Amino acid sequence: MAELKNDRFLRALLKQPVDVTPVWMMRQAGRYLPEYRATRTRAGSFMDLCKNPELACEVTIQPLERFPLDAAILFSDILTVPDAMGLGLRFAEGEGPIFDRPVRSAADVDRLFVPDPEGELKYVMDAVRTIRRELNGRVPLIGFSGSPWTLATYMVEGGSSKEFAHVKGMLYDQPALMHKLLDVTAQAVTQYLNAQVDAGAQALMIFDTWGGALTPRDYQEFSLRYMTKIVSGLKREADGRKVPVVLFTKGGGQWLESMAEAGADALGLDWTVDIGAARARVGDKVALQGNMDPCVLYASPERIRAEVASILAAYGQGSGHVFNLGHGIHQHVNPEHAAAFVEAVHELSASYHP
Ligand code: 1CP
Repeated sequence: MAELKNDRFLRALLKQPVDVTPVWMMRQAGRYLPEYRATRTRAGSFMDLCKNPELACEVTIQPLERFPLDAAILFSDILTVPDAMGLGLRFAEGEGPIFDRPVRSAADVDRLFVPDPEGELKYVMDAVRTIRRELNGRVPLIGFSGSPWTLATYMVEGGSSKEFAHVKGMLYDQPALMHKLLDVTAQAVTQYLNAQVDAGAQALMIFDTWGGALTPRDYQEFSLRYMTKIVSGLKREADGRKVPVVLFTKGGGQWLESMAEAGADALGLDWTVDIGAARARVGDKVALQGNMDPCVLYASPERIRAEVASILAAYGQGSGHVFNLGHGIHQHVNPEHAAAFVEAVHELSASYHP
């Protein structure tokens, strides 16, 4: 494997010294880029794009051709795992994800199985191998998965949800069944992430997009517990280097202390917490990734630069910070504003790494 030419992302996650603060953007490959929309049209549909390793590789690299980002993230989706568990995923145009066979009963949970990452999910591993080869050591490649709780919201609801009526109904009325569902999903996620490491992923991120919808007690029992179990089962070294793990719970700012105990190397932060206060709370336990409000990218390049400056100042001196947005980049953002964001992070952060 080619030597890494830019490893500041991996170094920052391990709190090792860096020259400038590394930066990438959640959903950096996506609809705000005209070249992404063109490739997606060529692929036919979003899932066809995910299932074509050459095209998935192409869109993974597109944002790196525009911006000097410090990491690439596998182009795929968190919902590939429940799809491979037999639920039948499709993306209806303009409606988001739909599962043909949602999980509503004990019999539905019993039917779930742990998919073979090199079987049903081989297209993801092929994409990882293709991207890694194509990157040729330019920047590290991030592999990812959804958290069991976040995947369960889609599996039980049958798609996106605002109220979580069915999944919370199951959690409150049939907690043992919910645990059974989360347990098999956690096994699936562990094997899936380890297979991504074997295929070439150099860091891992777990997206717990809906953990913040839980009560504090239920967050511990139904989300964090399973992420902790996954982290303890992950391969943490490849090619003689550590494979850092990032946990991101959207809306999880109130639980950073317990998240820092989960065994991950870093926590992702949304924009509702002050990153300096977060750093004081987690101490030396973990690095932090985040946390500019993605809507700042709708503002002028001057305003974007000022916001970057204030987040860098809040974090303060030294390594342990990976700059990112607090959630995915929005589809109507002007790519030139994303360019101003990345440039501001690199330029303004040098003085924090003397
Ligand atoms: O029409 C399109 O082109 C599809 C839009 C899209 C894209 C670009 C979807 C559908 N998924 C993705 C890619 C994707 N999804 C990545 C790629 C890598 C990157 O560049 O960052 C990643 C990491 C994800 C992860 C993902 N998918 C999450 C977790 C992160 C987050 O944003 O909170 C979630 C919740 C999903 C589900 C999903 N995928 C797509 C949709 C429309 C949805 C539903 C979102 C919802 O319920 O609100």
